[in-house]
Amino acid sequence: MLNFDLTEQQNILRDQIRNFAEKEIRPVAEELDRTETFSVDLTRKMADLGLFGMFVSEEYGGAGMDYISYIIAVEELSRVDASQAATVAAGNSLGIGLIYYFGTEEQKREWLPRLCRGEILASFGLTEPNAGSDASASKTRAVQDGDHWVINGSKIFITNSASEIAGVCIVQAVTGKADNGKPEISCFIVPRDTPGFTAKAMHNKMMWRASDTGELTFEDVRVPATSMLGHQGNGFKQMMQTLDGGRLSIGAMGLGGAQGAYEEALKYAQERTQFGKSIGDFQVNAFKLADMAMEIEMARLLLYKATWLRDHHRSFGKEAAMAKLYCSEVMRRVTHSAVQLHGGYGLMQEFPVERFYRDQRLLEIGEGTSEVQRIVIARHLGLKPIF
Ligand code: COS
Repeated sequence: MLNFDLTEQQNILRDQIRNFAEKEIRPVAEELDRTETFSVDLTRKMADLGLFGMFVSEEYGGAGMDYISYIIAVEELSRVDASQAATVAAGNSLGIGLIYYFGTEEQKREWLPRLCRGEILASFGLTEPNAGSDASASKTRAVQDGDHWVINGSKIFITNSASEIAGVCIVQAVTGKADNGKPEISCFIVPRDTPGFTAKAMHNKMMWRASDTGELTFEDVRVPATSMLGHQGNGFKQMMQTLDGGRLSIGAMGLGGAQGAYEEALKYAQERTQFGKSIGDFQVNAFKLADMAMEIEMARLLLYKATWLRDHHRSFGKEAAMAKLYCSEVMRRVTHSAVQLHGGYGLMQEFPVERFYRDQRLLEIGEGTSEVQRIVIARHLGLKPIF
C-alpha cells in the first residue's frame, strides 16, 4: 500500500509549529540576523513548545514522536528562519541524538532530561581546522590518566557551543591506534564548565547569523572515564551514523527554506506590477514559479521517503545523502529565482528572500559538503570514487 497522507497528529504538529514560527519568529528574524544575535529567549520558547527531544522516548524526558514529526518541525521553522531551525536541528539530531543513541544508561539519565527541556544545549564536536571533509583526520587527542582522560585539541564551526546555554559538547578525539593501524577514535561528553575547555563565539558569518557558532579549545581537559560515549574506538562510527540522521534535518532546512522563499516570490509576483500587469502574469516569471513548485514537491517526496525509511528501521544512509544534497540544491535554485523575481528589492535586507539566499549557502557545506554527499551516494552504488 502506498499512502502519502500524514497522520492527524503530524498535521496538527505542522500547524502548531507554523503558527509559532509566524507569531514568534517572523517578527524578529530580520533584526536577529542583522544584529547577529543568538536569542536565548526564543530558544527557550522553542523548548517550551517541545522542540527539543521530539524523537527521544518519554522516559528520558522526550516526546516519543517519530522522526518524520521532527523533520516536519525543522521544515516549518526553516520556512521562516534558518537560524532558529539550525539551533533546533543541531541540538536534536547531532547533540541529543549522539547521547540518546550511543550513551550509556547513566549518561542518558544524566543529560537527556535537561537537554529535552532546553535548559542547556548540546553540541557536536567533530570538525577541526584541519579535519573538515576528512573527518577522521582529527588532531584532538585524549590520553588516559588513571580513571580519567585528558583532552587536548581544538574544534571549529560548532553550532550551539558558545552561548550562555551551551551546556555540553560531545568531542571526537584520537585515543590510540586501532588494530588496522588507523587512528582509534572515541567520543567524550564534555560539560561546558570543565576547566581547560573554552568556547568562543564566531562572528561575521554570511549565514545563520542568529545561530550560535563556536570555536573550541581543549587544554588539558580532564574528564572521568565514565564520560566516554559508549565504547572506546567507536567514536568515528558514532559520528558518521549520527550525521546520517543529521543530513535529513539539513534536507528539511533546504526544503523549508525553499518553501519560504517560493511563497515570498509568489506573493511578490502577484502584487508587483510592471508594464501594466502583475509580473506573475509574464510567462517568464510564471514558468519560474511553476519550476519552483515542482522542485519543492520532488524535494519533499525524497526527504519524506528517506525519513520514512529511518522510521521503519531500514537502511537510509544513501537516501539521506540524496535528500540532503537535493533539497539544498533545490533551495539554491529557488532562492536564486526568488531574488531575481524581486529585482532590486531582492537585494535589500528588508525583503526576506535576501536572508534566505544567504542562509542557503551553508546547506551545501555543513554536515558534509555536496561533494561528500556525492561520495557517499557513489559508494552506495558500489563505486570507489577517488578523492
Ligand atoms: N555509519 C556507520 N559507520 C560508518 C558510516 C556510517 N554512515 N560511514 C563510515 N562508517 C564506518 C565505515 O564502515 C568504516 O568502518 P571500518 O573501519 O570498521 O571499516 C569507518 O567508518 C571508516 O569509514 P570510511 O573508510 O568510509 O571513512 P572515510 O575516512 O573514507 O570517510 C567520508 C569518508 C568522506 C564519507 C566521511 O569522512 C565524511 O562523511 N566526511 C564528511 C564529514 C562531515 O559531514 N562533516 C561535517 C560535520 S558538520 S556537523
